[in-house]
Amino acid sequence: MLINVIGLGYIGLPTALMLAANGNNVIGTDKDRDLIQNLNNNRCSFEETGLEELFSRAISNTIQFTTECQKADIYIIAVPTPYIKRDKKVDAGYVEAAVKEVLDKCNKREGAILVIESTISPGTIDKHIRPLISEKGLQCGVDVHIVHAPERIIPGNMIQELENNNRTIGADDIIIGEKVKRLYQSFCRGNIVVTNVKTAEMTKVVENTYRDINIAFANELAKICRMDNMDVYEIIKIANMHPRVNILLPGPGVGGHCISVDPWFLVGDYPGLANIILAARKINDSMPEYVLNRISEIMELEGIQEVSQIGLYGLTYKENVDDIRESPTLQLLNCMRKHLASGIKVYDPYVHENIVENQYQDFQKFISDVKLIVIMVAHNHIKENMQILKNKVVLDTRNICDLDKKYNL
Ligand code: SAJ
Repeated sequence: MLINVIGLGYIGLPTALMLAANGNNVIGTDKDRDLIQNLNNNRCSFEETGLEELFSRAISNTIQFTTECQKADIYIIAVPTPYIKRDKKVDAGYVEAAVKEVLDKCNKREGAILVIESTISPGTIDKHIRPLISEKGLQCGVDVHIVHAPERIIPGNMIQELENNNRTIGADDIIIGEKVKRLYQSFCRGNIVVTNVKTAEMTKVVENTYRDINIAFANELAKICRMDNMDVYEIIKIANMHPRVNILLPGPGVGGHCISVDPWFLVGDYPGLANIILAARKINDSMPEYVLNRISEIMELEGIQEVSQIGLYGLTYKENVDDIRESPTLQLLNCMRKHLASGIKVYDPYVHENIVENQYQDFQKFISDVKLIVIMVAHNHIKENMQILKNKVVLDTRNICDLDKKYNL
């Protein structure tokens, strides 16, 4: 049985490697020629704990990489699904393009299985994918079987979560669902629930929306507590000792390509119904500007006059990863541009290319060039170097700094 994984990004690559490393016959496909060339030269495309080792295991089990999709028994599609900013709906364009390419390889009665892992809003498969199958003169459930197996792994701990997380498989036909389940069981030790396609679509978006709302609650508490000088972290810690309370942590905003995006699918598809979801999105999106206001207050208190004396530590969307998509720091820099302020300095140990103005690659020099450090990301690197900030003014948006004097959110 041959498996073709299409889209070798943050999800597709680890999935393809994991399948190959566990004895499956796998071809990984991506349109990006440089990426394929790098993979063929044994170079991984991003940093992730355990990925290099998994890569070696997959290579010794003869995984192949190509730029065109290949005829297979099972196709797994893991391409991006951005949202259309204007109307907040999912942009299924990449999934559609991948499906069309796959359908060109499918023949009548062969029963190829098409698994979509990319996150999509409920109803996307009905609206966008099934019509493509009939346009090709093929029949769903006979010539091609549709399955949705949304990914759940968290950047920073992907490999461990691929092996241990529970999963959902949505299929039209239970026998096909069980067949795909057996494939995932070749590496996944978690429980795998087989359900229908739309339930699987909705469940995935609901999981990320739940987390977004919980973070928004923590962020709102941080603002309330700041107003009346209460310690939000102490309050959350104590509240969480209640057996049925589990509040997440406030921060400088919500980034990444999942939590800050998926809830918009529900807002876009159910306007007027998705009210808490919309409010949570707005609260989380307001956090970078809130940090900016805190910076202004602290500058005034400390007599710091120049924006160029401020340093933002961290550019990635969260700790110990190199992913900068929708990162709160980038959102904050955008806000500053609107206020026509510039000159703020930036450093991140995980971002080796200069992607913003006044970005440093030398940590010591960055520290010596600024007076106020804003900790935007809780990388282990800064936790291990906290003493260097001893004589600086520190705004700690992640509550990780153990120095005597510091400001919080
Ligand atoms: N954040 C906070 N406070 C918290 C937790 C997170 O401000 O208490 C911020 C982070 O700093 C980051 C953002 O939220 O900016 C999102 O980070 P995250 O670690 O919560 O989640 P992601 O986006 O890395 O991964 C999520 C996961 N979903 C859930 O936990 C429900 C992951 O399992 C999914 O596979 C992934 O989205 C995805 O691809 O959908």
